Amino acid sequence: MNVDKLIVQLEKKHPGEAEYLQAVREVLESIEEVYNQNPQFESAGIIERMVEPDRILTFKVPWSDDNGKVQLNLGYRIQFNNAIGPYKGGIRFHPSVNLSILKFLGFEQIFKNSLTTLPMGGGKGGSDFDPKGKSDAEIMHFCQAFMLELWKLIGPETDVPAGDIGVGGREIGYMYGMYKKLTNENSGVLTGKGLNWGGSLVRPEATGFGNVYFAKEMLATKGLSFEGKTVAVSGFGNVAWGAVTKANELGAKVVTISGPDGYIYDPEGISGEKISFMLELRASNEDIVKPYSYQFQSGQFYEGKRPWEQKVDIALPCATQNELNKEDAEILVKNGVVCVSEGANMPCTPEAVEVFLKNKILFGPGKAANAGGVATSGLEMSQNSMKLSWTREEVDARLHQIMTSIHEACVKHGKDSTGFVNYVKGANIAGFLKVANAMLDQGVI
Ligand code: NDP
Ligand code: 2IT
Repeated sequence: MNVDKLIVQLEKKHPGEAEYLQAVREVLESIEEVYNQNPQFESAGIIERMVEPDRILTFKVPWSDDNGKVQLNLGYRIQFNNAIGPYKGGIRFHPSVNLSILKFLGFEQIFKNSLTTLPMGGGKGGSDFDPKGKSDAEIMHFCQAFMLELWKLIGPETDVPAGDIGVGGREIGYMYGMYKKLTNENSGVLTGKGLNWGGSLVRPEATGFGNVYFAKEMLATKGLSFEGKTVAVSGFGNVAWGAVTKANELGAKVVTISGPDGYIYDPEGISGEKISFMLELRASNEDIVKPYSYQFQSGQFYEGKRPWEQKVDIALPCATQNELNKEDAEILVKNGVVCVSEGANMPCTPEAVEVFLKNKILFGPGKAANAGGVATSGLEMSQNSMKLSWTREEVDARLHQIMTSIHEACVKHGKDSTGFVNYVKGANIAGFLKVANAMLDQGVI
């Protein structure tokens, strides 16, 4: 394999798909050496087959708004790779959604799901629908219209979608209801379901919890812990909320959260009633964090800025892709950051990652550090198959154990001769090998 040559070919085939090409390049660079040591991969065309999705489904989603006006959005499902299990991955509703973004997310998902140790392939879907400012009825109508197309493509043993940006418990509920009506089946076809109808305890907070568990393992390699550390978190969605909660629980002080309007810096720490206030704000469909600064005197609002300019020990980017660039990384390093763990998918640009690695910062890439969400989705699938529910303690213990084993896999494949662990390399190699070997076993299909 020659990385540059492969990327040039892909750029020609898929012009303008910047996020997809960014994600592919990172994986190829990490695995190049291992790949070229194993000629059976080359002769079976493993990488050429792995970088192209099995199939991409695009459909239109017409729906009626509250005024009776018909609106039109685009819907997608990308079934990327099912070598180790049914396609599995979230659905994103955001106006920025396009093929490049969903292909990058689906591609990352293959390796992430492989790392979880559970039998799940990679997929992703979504729509350019913007949930902001929509009424509950409009959200329901859109979700139902989206499922009217999607149901033909998915199934509990075929493809199991879940949430992502803009898709939480409410949207999963509306989509699940429509799937059930169309198929007359109560199956585990979606994860992130409500607790009363097949959902798993801990799934809502699992991504954020898992990210903190992963960071805890990284810190432990240096004899460090969360106790007494200051933490910067970005976003305040599903993932950020879980991360803030668990970091507090482990004795850290979380000093930032952010939204599209800017960020909040609260030197007294964001916990307790402050978290409840933010959850209420989000539930009321507000997409901003500024009101925090009116409610709590210690909270300062920085309009249009990102939290990385604050001095912290640990940074947990939990909002969206490419939200932390080279300059941000340099400021964090200058301010003495010791650990950066990605709760979001690909939040750090390649240049930012380079800064962290060059400075030997503990850096956990998303496909390892945020795998707790999909891992707990896998545990939800297991419970659905067995038709029983595990306790909160049982699910949390399994999640914890999975994050520890992902950390071990990264160390195994990412440690160099000086003892430094490149978790990017480790995660990519460990995730890749399992899928590649499964593809070899199953022949050219
Ligand atoms: P949510 O929709 O719950 O939250 C997204 C958060 O990011 C919100 O706080 C949102 O603010 C904020 N945000 C969105 N775009 C921007 C932006 N351009 N600048 C600043 N903030 C922004 O999504 P999730 O928490 O589920 O997802 C967050 C990230 O984590 C994504 O990268 C997702 O792919 C990833 N992820 C999610 C998993 C899951 O289980 N949900 C699992 C693994 C990874 P606001 O809502 O105020 O606009
Ligand atoms: O990016 C992700 O891993 C998710 N959005 C969760 C996917 C899942 O199937 O739970």
